[in-house]
Amino acid sequence: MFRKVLIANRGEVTVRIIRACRELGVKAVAVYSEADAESLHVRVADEAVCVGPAASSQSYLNIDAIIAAANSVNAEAIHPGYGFLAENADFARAVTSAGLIFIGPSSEAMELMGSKTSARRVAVESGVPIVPGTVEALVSFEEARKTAEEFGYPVMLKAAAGGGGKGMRLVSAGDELLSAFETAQTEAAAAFADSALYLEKAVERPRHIEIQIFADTQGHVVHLGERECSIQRRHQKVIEECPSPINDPDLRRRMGEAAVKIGQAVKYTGAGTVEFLLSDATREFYFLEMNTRLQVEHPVTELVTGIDLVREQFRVAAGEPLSFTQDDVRWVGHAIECRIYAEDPANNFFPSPGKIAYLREPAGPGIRVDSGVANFSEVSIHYDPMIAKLAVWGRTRDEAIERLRRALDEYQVVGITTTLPFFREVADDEEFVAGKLDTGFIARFNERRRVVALPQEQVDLAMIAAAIHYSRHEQPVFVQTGTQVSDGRWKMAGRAAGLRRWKRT
Ligand code: MV4
Repeated sequence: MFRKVLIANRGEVTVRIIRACRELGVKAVAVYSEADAESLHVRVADEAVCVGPAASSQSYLNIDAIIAAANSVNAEAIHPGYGFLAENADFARAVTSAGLIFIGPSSEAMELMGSKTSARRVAVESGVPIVPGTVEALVSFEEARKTAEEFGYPVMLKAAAGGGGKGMRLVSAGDELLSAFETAQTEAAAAFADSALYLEKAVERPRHIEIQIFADTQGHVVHLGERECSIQRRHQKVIEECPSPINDPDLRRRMGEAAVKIGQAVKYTGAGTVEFLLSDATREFYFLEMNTRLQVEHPVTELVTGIDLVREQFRVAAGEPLSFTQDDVRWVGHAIECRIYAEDPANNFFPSPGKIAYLREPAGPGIRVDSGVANFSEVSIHYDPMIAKLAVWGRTRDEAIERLRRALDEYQVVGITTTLPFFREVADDEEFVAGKLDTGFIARFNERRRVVALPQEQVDLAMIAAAIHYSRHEQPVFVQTGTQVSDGRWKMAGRAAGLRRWKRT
């Protein structure tokens, strides 16, 4: 096993990975931006290195600074967490070239799955069903028109370099295709510096179900079952469950085998997630894309299988075999996760940065909180506003929901606005309790609550105005940047005290 690992991330996922380090006896090194000098992930790490100013592009996304940080502390490996550089093949290559181990798949596997058209070709070659559509990028609008007519409307235009719904357009009829094609191209170019699009037939009211896979360097590829991720807002998952409320062992086995085939085809190693759309009506599933990282929602799989995914990631990266076989995997009970955001659900999920004046996190039977904040933490506008994840486990889905309601009632966050009240309403919602989940859930839920969502452009504009206001009034933070830790003695002492406190609880 490694002696020392650097975590190239921030927030709750970094705290989660540090916990695995502690159990494995691995020293954990955090990186931080100037805005994060006081953050929880820095306080709980064994060492911390500043990698640049607040802007992610200059800190958490700065490949050279992160590799220099790893070298400066003699780390042997880098865990990328999720987001930031986690699915950046250039980063994985740079880590390996620097003589360090990247805790994740090979850059080749990452590239094959990073291009959504190449991922679709891999699925076809593996005999895994894909959503009907093109497996090469569209070369012209004329080709888009022909293919759309061939497959039949409604269709989806998606960015070949995209994923997760960015640059995605639903096109209901031929007269909408041209404007959708042009805006999707522009969005894709802006987001991914690649305007290439492909086309899929739109699946109506699908469920979004993903399979967790794991592979080691000895050639074992296994699956850990599914997660139901149909509850999404603007293509961001909001609530995830394991198993899916469908809870169909035969469907799980078939989807699991399909996901394993994809993993085998790209010689995958480590933790990966294969996403599928499932048509409720026909029980047919279609490969959507593969995420080559640890996912935000991994705790629900951990709660139900009892397998520590981060520990297994470390084992595989260190060249050890998986600690379990496919036959060892058992699914016990039901887990549900809510992503807690510093956003105002009563005002179009507008960001709510600020200082946490008081925090009480739930605990007790069947409760797990993966948090990136503590009392008096500053939630800044610079990063993703997810502050924590609440995951609950029960023997049945109903028991999990009862615990979810209890945990949500215990959860207190004072000083910033969070999405907790939204989840309290969802946990009492009839459709949610019945497990009738599909992509239209949030829209129907808002309808029932008679919440009128503002047009997104209006929310975006208000967000820009607020960001400008906030940045003008923010106190500048002075922290010396560089590679090695250069904090004052009292800050180091404070960090040690924080760590002692954290270790005790
Ligand atoms: C789709 C789809 C229908 N048909 N693809 C892909 C990324 C994900 N964030 C949304 N995606 C979708 N892809 C085809 N061919 C519908 C969605 C979709 C969706 C999927 C799961 C959960 C919520 C969703 C909300 C809108 C659209």
